[in-house]
Amino acid sequence: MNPNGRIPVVVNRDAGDLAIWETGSILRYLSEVYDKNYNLHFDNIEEETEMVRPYRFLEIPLCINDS
Ligand SMILES: N[C@@H](CCC(=O)N[C@@H](CS)C(=O)NCC(=O)O)C(=O)O
Repeated sequence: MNPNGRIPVVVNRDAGDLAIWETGSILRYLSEVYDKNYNLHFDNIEEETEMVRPYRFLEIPLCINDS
């Protein structure tokens, strides 16, 4: 399901078996599809981008430790 052969992977059976991988991508997908009241993500792309930005840099050391 994941071309990188890693977990996590989410398969949405209600969306034609759509497979989503990469933690950030999964979280964003679940938020946008299921968090209709914006409890877990922003209704405003600028605010969301500002919140997510530091976590992109946080992923770098996490990947290094995984190797
Ligand atoms: N950047 C990926 C990292 C995925 C990843 O490295 N997953 C590890 C577990 S935390 C894995 O699948 N390891 C098994 C392997 O490398 O064979 C993400 O955020 O989902």
